[in-house]
Amino acid sequence: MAILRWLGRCRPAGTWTSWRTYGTVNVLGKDYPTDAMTNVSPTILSKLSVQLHTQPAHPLSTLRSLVESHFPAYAHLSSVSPLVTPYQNFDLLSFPPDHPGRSVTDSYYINKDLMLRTHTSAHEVDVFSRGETTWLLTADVYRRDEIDASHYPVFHQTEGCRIVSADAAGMQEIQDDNARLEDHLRRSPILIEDVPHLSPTNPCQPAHDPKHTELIAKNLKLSLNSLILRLFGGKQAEGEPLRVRWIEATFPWTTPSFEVEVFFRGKWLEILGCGVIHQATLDNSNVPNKLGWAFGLGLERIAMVLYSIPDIRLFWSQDPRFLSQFKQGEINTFRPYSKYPTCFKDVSFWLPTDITLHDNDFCDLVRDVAGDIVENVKITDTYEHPKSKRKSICYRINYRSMDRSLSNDETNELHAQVTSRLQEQFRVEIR
Ligand code: FA5
Ligand code: MG
Repeated sequence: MAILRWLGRCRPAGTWTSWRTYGTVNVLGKDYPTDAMTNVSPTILSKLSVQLHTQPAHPLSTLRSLVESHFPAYAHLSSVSPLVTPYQNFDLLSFPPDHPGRSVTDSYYINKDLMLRTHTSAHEVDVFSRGETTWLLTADVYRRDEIDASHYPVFHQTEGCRIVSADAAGMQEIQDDNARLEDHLRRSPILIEDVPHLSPTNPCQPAHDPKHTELIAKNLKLSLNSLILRLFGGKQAEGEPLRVRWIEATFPWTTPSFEVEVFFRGKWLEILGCGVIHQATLDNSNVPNKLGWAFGLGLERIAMVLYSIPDIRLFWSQDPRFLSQFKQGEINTFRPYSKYPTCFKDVSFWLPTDITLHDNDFCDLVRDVAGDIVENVKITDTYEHPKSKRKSICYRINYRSMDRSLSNDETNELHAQVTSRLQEQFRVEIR
């Protein structure tokens, strides 16, 4: 049944359910029933037990410890199961019913009632409900995403939250902390571009006093700028001074919201999202008379900058030439051991009119066949036949191992497997 189980996963519900018999899928030692939403792949499931953020000496583990040491008084959580309900991941955080993040093309589902968390915010309500007011939670998160040097379907986030009582005493606590942080940051060598705490496009929540929101947003930014200073302070990325900018953002459970980007290898790289927590989220957590902030750091993105790690796949490398370069608690510049040649191959095909193929379906299929040997996948051409209305698509896959030279035969063999899986699962006609 295993084959049947995985065969169906990339097809949109409805096109294949008639012949498919649902089985079970084993996740972390337990069997779960599958259904029309099931789309986890063996490659993804194999990552669940790895827990890079707790592996001693791994850059992600060092980074987690560094972030934790910057917030010493906070509760530090780091072993929370990745299995959550869509209700925890989305509804409790006020995601609208039609939010694209909920779709099977964007998220991994075990079945309709259970999924792999797409972000550490999925635990906010649980942790607040337990009475924690200042806490960090680091974990692996899963998203169906494109394949390139800074996107991987599994990555790690650290959620950080602080709530205080929504009264004069709580506001005094924040004001005192702001004064302390401002004093500390005055000596900062980092140039940080800011945006206003509140603006017409990033407003205060109706339930909040704008003066309180200003204080909380300021505390959030000062706390994160102080963390950024701690992480990057004084370091020059490739001879250039570090450039950091705050921008306005939108998240369903925070308002106002922000993202932070750093300039890395010629591009702005987004490292975190954050904001002032919605009252609805705190009400859902049974802490109605509080207010505060939350942030979510992308650990790989930050580690890439800190360690000069050029490709996100490297974090998963078991190669001693990678792993032996790191010591727990130390940040050092990664020395690339070799850059092996890349080999691109195109696959061009007609898609039947009754089949939908999302880019993420294609990326998952390629990842399942070739694993981390896929460096990136790009769509190079699409065309609709004027009469038959069939769509023709061409994808270019770049194969490159980070550990060794690939032989032509091996690449051809992998590409042939991609092609035949594509024919099998999506009934495509190769052009
Ligand atoms: C979130 O996931 C929010 N939960 C963050 C948040 C927390 C907002 C609390 C407000 C309050 P976002 O989808 O932007 O937001 O992801 C957060 C960070 O994760 C990004 O800034 C980026 O650094 C990292 N990230 C996102 N997608 C990927 C990916 N595919 N590969 C690696 N890192 C990623
Ligand atoms: Mg984002």
